[in-house]
Amino acid sequence: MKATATANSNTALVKYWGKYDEKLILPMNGSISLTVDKLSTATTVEFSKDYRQDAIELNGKTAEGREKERIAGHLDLIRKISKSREKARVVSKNNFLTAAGLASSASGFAALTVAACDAAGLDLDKKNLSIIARQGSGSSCRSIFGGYVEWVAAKTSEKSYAKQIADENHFDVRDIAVVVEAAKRRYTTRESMQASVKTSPYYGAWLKAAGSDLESMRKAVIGKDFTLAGRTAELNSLMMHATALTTTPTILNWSAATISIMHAVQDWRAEGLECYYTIDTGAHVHILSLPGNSKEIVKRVKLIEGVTDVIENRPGKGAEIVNEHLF
Ligand code: 2P0
Repeated sequence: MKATATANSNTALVKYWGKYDEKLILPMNGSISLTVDKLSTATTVEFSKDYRQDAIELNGKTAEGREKERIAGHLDLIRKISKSREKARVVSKNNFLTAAGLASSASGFAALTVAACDAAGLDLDKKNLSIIARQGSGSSCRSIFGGYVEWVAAKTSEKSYAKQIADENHFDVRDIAVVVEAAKRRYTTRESMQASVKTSPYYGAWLKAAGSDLESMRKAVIGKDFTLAGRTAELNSLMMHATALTTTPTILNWSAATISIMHAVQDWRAEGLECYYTIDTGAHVHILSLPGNSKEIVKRVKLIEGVTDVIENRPGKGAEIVNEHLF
C-alpha cells in the first residue's frame, strides 16, 4: 500500500488557457508540451487503515489550507476509483524551488497520481493515469508521458487525455528555463484563466489560433523542424498573453527582466543565433534552442539584469514508479 513515483515538469509549446469544465478540468483548447528533464518531483504515498487522516508534507513542510484540500481532494478521487476509505501519508519533494513558480503543479500532480494509484493497487495505463492527473491540475496530465505530448480537448472526462506525439529521444531541443526576480502575482492561474474566458475580447481569437498552432506544432515535432516549432511556440505564447493582458482584471505577471529577455532573444535571432521564447503565467521565461546553440545562450542570458537562475533542460521522460521511498 506504499509507492513512490517521480515526474518531470513540462513546458507548454501550445498553451492550455481556459476551462470548459472547472470541476473536471476539461480545457477549452488542446495543448502540446515538452516534458523536461531537470525540474522534477518525487512523491511517496502510503494508504493505511492505521491513519486517522491524510497527512501531507511538501518540501519538508506540512501542507495546510487550500493546498492540503486540493491534494486530499485528489486522493479522494483515487480512493473513489479504488473503492477504498484508507487515509494516506504523502511526502513530496521537488528538486527545484517551488517559489520560483516553475510549473510545480504539473510534476507534482503527475507524481502524486502515479504513486497514489499504484499504492491503491490500481493497474492503469498511461492514458487513464493522465485522465486522473488532469483532474488534480490540468497541465499535469501531460507530464505522465515523456517527450512531446498532446492533451486533447473534449467535452467528457474519458475523452480528454494526454498522448505522446514523439518520445524524448526523437527531437533534441533545449528548454533553457530562465528564472527572474518575479513581479507580484495578484491572481492564481485558475482565477486568471477563468476571468480570461469570461472577459477577454480576444478569447475567441485565442481559440482559433490555438487550433491552427496545434497542427503546426504536431508537424514541426514529427518533422523535427525547429524553426517551425520555435516560431509557433513564441507566437502562441504571445497570443495567450494578449488574451491575459486584455482580461478584466488585467493579468500582467511579467517583470522588467522578462521583457529584457524577450528583447534579447529577438536581437540574438537577428544575429543568426536561433532561439525563441515562451512564457507561462509567471515572470520566468523558457528559451528554446537547438543543442548546438544552448551554451552560448546560457552564457548570454546570465548577464541580463534580474536573472537569478538558469536551468538547461533536455527532453525528459514520463512519470514512473521508483523503488526508493521518501519515508
Ligand atoms: C500550460 N499553464 O499549458 C498553461 C500555460 C500556464 C500557462 O497549465 O487550474 O496549473 O490546475 O488546471 O495546469 C498552468 O495551469 O492549472 C498551465 P489548473 P495549471 O501549461
